[in-house]
Amino acid sequence: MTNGESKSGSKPLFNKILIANRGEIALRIIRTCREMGIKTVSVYSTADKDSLHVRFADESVCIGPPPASESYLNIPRIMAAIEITNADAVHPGYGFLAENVEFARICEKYGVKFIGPTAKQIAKMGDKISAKNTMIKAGVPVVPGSDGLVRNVKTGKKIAAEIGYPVILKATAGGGGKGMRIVHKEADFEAAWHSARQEAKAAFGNDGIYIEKFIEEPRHIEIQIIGDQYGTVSHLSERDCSIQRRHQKLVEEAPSPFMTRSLRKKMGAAAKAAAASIKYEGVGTIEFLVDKHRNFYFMEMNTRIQVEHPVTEEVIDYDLIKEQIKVAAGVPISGADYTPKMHAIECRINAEDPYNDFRPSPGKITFLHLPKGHGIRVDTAAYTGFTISPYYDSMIAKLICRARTREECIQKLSRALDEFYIEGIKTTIPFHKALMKDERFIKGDFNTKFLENFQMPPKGTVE
Ligand code: MV4
Repeated sequence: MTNGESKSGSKPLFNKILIANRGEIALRIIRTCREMGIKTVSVYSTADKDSLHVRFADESVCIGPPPASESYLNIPRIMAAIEITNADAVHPGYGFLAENVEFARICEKYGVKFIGPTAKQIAKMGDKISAKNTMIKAGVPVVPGSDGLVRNVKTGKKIAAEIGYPVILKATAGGGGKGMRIVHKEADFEAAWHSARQEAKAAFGNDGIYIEKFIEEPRHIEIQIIGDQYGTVSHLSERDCSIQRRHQKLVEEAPSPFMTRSLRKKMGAAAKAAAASIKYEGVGTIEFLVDKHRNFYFMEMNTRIQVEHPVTEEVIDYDLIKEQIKVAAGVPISGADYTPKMHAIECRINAEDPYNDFRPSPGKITFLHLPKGHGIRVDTAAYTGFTISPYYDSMIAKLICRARTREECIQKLSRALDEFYIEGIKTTIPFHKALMKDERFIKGDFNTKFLENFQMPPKGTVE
């Protein structure tokens, strides 16, 4: 009755969900909706008319030309598509409108269920100072720093001296590294202050800055949580996302090779307390910085389903999209927590040239062969003949491997990468092949600086 299936004869949790997204995540959502007996509507730009999310949905609506601002980010057009198809809920996926306060608010106003948290919760976590204050109130460890916004250079220098250098300047409207500056000594403070403010102003129209102690060589470890509409929260264990380049994740895994039972217990409890303190509803992620002594500090909260969610699905055997839809429909959860039973690693296969500073490589896929076999999952909307558009992000596929141990998982990934063929464009497959052979990666000895020192082996040796 509560699992949302119609085959059992019970009413589906929603009649029809409109998916305000494209690519692999739109397909991923359509699959679960079908299993739950929920009808689906795709929206698409003219660039995506031949996309699989259009073919596999029950209905589809063209919402405009290729630029996202005129299609996938265009709220009036998406609201019109919801209205003409009579959808009762909207799933935003990730990116685009997934953390757009205005969109969530409009959905609330018009009685369309936004599958995610409330507009108020998105706003609270979207402003980084407000998020940090919420965490302090909930008893979650945060990085020592300024008490909110810093007014001017003079007070900034005073605070930095108190905290002790190095410090990091962050934009309250930021996230993902924009408007961020690391400052090593007072002589560099003023220049960093002005450039951070300017960058924040240009990117977000908000130049509010706060200061934190800079944590050196941290790991990025995040806890997946889910909250229902009655204040119950579960944590679904962690993902290690330390393998990043310019704030773009390339590899994610669960469990973290750095995790211990006691650290998971502490971080899980902190993440639950954080979500419970705002009666968070929906799936979400609490990102932490973890230093070499296993001190952990709240960094940001993501109020959406994330790209790397399959890693968690594989290690705890749990359909995150299904549970997300259930809580959105008002189904309660038990509040039980989860411990990884398996190991999983995800490689993001992007249309980028790893031999050329990861330069974008859009274009037509002239031949595609996906790896298969035991423990292999590929989430993709690509097919032979599909064109990777320069208008959207460059991710072609996510290769997720699952095995009993990390070592077996890496072996399986290496094998899967060897039978993954994408012709016509450059991809990050050679990078992942090289990474799976890297001694430090194999040992689990890495942090967020790992890729700064990573060198591709000579051409012809891995691909
Ligand atoms: C930090 C930090 C060190 N110390 N904060 C990066 C993006 C934004 N989410 C926050 N980030 C960081 N905040 C303090 N106090 C280092 C980073 C950081 C980082 C964090 C996670 C993953 C990759 C990163 C790459 C560079 C900097």
